[in-house]
Amino acid sequence: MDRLLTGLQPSGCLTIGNYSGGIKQVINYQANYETFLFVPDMHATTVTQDPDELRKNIKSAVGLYLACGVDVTRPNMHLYIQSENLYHANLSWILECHSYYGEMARMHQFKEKSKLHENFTCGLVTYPVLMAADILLYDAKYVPTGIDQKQHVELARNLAIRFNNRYKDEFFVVPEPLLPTIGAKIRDLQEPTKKMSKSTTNPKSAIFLLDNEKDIRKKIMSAQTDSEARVAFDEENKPGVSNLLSIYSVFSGMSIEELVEKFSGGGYGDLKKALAEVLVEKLTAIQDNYSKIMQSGIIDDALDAGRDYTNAIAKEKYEKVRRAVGYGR
Ligand code: AQP
Repeated sequence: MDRLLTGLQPSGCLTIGNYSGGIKQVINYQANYETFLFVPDMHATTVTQDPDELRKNIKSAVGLYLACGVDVTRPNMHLYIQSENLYHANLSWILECHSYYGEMARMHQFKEKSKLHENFTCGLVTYPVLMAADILLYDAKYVPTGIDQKQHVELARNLAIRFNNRYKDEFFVVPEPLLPTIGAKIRDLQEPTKKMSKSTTNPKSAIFLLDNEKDIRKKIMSAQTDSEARVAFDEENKPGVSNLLSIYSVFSGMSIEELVEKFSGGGYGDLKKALAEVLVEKLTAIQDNYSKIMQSGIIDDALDAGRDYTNAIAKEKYEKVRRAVGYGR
């Protein structure tokens, strides 16, 4: 079985964007790949986190993966926490010494996030290298992702090729990003030119997987659209409405064409009401599962098994790489 790997940083409650670019893809692919699904808690600390809140978000993220349908009873599913495996940071250091400041400073996400902080951390600059280490440690061939992280997977590809060439062996598998056809960039509900983010400062701009029914309806009904009142999919000229159609498609399984036909006779109000209904139904079901999962012992059992399994694989890879660069005796 080829390997597939992804992680969602616990920097807040996961959003429907994270579901679309990350979790939903894992669920769709989990029967066909050996899947490495982890919680990148070390990525979350590139910006300041409250430690208690972070620990709560880690467990909550795992609860949500499972509640959405990630199946940890499959022997080919490995669920783990990044910081419980020291090889991620160790390999990251080696890869940092094979990366260039210029390529880090060109990363779109770094450029955007660094603008938000007067005094941003070195971790914010180098975290794509840690992400490369996350991927390369396990020889993952595929990395499900939204558009925003595609550039980081490309960096992982470049680093794998660079390292293999420099040390003249196939140390790393060169990974490929896997983007969903619809929903690779779920947009901010209030500023639809931007992507939806869990760390937004405006809670109206994102729908969180744990939002209650009232908030879901309110946020969808107040989503920014345009003055044309014509339901059509045109991401450049009608980003707000196109976003609502994408979200609808992701959560209903209907195609964009079917949705445009269904709503073309009405205004945006009908589309919004129907979309709110779909989201309430789907997210309520996820939340019911979530409550049961959070009270069970399943999370710790799965994380213990995943930690042990992935540490063994990572150790072997790291030792090989460490020897190649000449570290130690
Ligand atoms: N809006 C989005 N649409 C589609 N996919 C998205 N992803 C994130 N936002 C969207 C995908 O979700 C996965 C996990 O991402 P992450 O949590 O590790 O980091 P992120 O991309 O930085 O996500 P956020 O929500 O924007 O987090 P913050 O606010 O902390 O930076 C990835 O596959 C990502 O592409």
